[in-house]
Amino acid sequence: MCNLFNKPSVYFIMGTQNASGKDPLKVLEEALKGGITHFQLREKGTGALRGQNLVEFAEKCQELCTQYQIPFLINDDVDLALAVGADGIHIGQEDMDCGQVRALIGKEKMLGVSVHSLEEARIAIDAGADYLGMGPVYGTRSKADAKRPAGTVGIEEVIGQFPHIPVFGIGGITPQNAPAVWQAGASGVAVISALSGADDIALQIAHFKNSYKGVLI
Ligand code: 3NM
Repeated sequence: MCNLFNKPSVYFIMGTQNASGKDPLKVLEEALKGGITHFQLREKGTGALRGQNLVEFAEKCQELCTQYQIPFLINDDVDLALAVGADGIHIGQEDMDCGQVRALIGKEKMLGVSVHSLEEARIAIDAGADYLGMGPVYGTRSKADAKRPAGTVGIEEVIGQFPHIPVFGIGGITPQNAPAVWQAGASGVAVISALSGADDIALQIAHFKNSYKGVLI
């Protein structure tokens, strides 16, 4: 599983609400063409797709990710992940218990967990998490209930304690402020707005990957 998290990973997260007025499938395809390493469908908030509309949209995302051979993960919704045969699921602390999710999805699917402390990291790893998300590193407008920006100290601590688990920084990350996230030892950056809102998504992905160069780990 670890080779799925080569540095520098650029993990794109998007729901239809994040497409900045563009066709979300076009945004996803641009990102896939541009070289994202992971994609997570995170359909949240007012106007979010539901029911059969959501299933159909998720299937289209899954098809695109399969075409570009990029793992397709779903935020929080185990039933949807199982229904569309997603490659994995990502959960937060307020979602289902991670051990329970692992039991439901089996060993093959990827499980990502958002954590905010060493203790939460330990619990997630014990329950079978394949990677962790830590944030918000910087201020974000993409998550209504985001905690206060925590910087990169927590990422460094978790990697210091659990060097084998891939950790993604999330929250307000741009190519300009990403070097601190790489410096902290993160395997990747998880990004909504700096990619979905970019005029040239492929160029922005290249900037993210270049931001890793020259960072001594
Ligand atoms: N989770 P942007 S911050 C989905 O702190 C999400 O766990 C966060 O979006 C956390 O790249 C966040 O636009 C939003 O800031 C990230």
